[in-house]
Amino acid sequence: MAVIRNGCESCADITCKSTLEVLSQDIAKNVNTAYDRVRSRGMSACLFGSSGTCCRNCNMGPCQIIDGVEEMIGICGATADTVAARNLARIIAAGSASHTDHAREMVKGFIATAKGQTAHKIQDVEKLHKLATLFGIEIEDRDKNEIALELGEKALAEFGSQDDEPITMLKRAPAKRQALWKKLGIEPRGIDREVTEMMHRTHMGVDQEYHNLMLQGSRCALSDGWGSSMLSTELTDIMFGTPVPRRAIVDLGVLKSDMVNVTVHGHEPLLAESLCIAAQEPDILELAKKAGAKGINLAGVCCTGNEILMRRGIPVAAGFIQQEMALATGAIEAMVVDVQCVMQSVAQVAKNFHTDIITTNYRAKMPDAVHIQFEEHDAMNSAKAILTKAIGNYKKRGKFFIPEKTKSDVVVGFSHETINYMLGGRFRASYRPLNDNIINGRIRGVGAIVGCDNYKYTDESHEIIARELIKNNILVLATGCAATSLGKAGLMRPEAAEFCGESLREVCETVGMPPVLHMGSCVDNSRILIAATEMVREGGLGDDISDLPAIGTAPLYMSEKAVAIGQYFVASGAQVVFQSLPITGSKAFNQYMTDGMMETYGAHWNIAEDPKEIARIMIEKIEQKRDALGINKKAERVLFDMEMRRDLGSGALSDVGCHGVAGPR
Ligand code: NFS
Ligand code: SF4
Repeated sequence: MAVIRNGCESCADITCKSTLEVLSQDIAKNVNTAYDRVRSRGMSACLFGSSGTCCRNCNMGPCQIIDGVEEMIGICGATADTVAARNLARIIAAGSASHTDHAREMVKGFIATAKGQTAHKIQDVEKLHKLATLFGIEIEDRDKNEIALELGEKALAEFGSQDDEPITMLKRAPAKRQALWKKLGIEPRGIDREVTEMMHRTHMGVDQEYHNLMLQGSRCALSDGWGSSMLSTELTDIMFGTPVPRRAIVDLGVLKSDMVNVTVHGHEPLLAESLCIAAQEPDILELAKKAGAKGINLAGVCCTGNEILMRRGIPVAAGFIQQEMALATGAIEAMVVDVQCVMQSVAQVAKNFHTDIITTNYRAKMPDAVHIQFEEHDAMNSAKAILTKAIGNYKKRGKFFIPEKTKSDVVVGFSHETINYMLGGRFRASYRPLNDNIINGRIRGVGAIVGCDNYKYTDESHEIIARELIKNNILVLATGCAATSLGKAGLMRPEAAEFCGESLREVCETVGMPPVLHMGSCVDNSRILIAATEMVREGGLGDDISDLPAIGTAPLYMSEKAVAIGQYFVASGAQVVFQSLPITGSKAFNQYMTDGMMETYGAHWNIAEDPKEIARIMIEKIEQKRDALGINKKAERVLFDMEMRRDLGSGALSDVGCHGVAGPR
């Protein structure tokens, strides 16, 4: 096979089978991809930009700072530490703003649904009641829509709140963590306010002390993780149903030769859900048949893909890195996009084919795309207009190539509630069995692999890390494009248990679960916060998230959102490892981020380029936590197990055993 784009010096070699197959076809010859652009730019990334020491915050600059060189501080006197910290803080603000604006749309859609103004219904009443109770809303003898309306309005008010009270969801965190945030003065107040304050404090001549800047960096990130992202995840679950495990398929092979292929790309599930409903309407199906197609094949790209994959089992065609490749198949009638992570190049790639790029959100337009505004109050008609446009293209489809063999089975849908049931059994849903298995060492700990793909590094990074972790008996949780890539690698099938170390394999086989659990889109990283909190609450693994043998990585981070996620993990007490972070140009700030934060939060950032090294760090940190918890010493373990037996009372462990996870021996 001619590997035309391989061997590029500035970007990593392509190893993805479906990408290689598509790009080697004649029809893809004229397609210019990000891999080509990385190669043809012929210049390496700016040193100041990539190390965080280029400041453009005022018009006396831009200033390029060299740490330690007196003549090379900013015109205003800003040092490398200040500039790098301000830049990173602005990345966090942008990432948080993106999650927040997305979440706001979801909350507004939720309110419209409660009012009966959308095609959706309140589905998960149990979760509705839980959340409503948290928000202090009366639930007894009240209609679900009435409760939902009050919840939606209270949630919406949290975005613009001007008083100094912490956001409501913060109450879900472990008590010790809440006390720490209070002590540090970083409990997020209004969600929008934290982004605004961050932008203000990074304006020229305001906050010029990097520790202080990062306190607001944490507060802003926490307003995302425990605020907007968590609200978005929970309200979306209430509206569209909390995910439960289901089988599905991923990769470009999910496109169908005899159907109208419509890919939904972006982040907001409101539109995608409406398209799912509209694609089954008789008039739309009739129209598709008239055009000679067997029906409509919806497939996801990026996080919209993950949302409908989790809740409906709709296949995912591609993650971020493959959005151009999906179009290069020539088999897509329309790529419907909303917000975030949509490359401007897709409209240019589409020009080689009959494909329309349809933008649907007033916030996000691009040259050479068709715009059909998605109106949430008239969702069905908007969705039908979009599908009608796609169907109209079917007859114009020319030569196409679908890499049919490259698709993988996956089992997805692991909300934090499902993990309860999966390991705890239907009658005894709890995190006890997970905690017990961590305490007895069958599962050494939990590793979260999250975030984007990136042309700079090998696209095998996620897989390499995951394989190392599961081989070392570490259970993997995945979200975002990392999850798509791990699904493609075949690690989300229960059969992947064969790649695990002996004890994790035993657990996976007994329960029938894959060793890599798909927890959803990037906003669903908030599920990981809740899962971690549940583990703390269940007992035996310390009394804060920072005690847990758990660690996260977003190895191929591309988006600013990933940095916001990284910071809310760290501020919540979970260590993270990234492949790079633009802070290396300042010694003291770099040191603070990658070490000093330990003292403040009990966690810090780690940077390692090589995926195997990332895995090694993750394993090492998990083992350190195990040591600190005292669950690594053989002799003590037996004693502890005996005690645990007594604590749990008779029958408790056999109950665990009968749900598939053997108790300690
Ligand atoms: Ni997350 Fe999802 Fe993907 Fe990265 Fe973009 S789609 S929100 S940002 S690239 S994982
Ligand atoms: Fe230069 Fe200071 Fe202006 Fe930044 S804020 S561009 S460092 S003068």
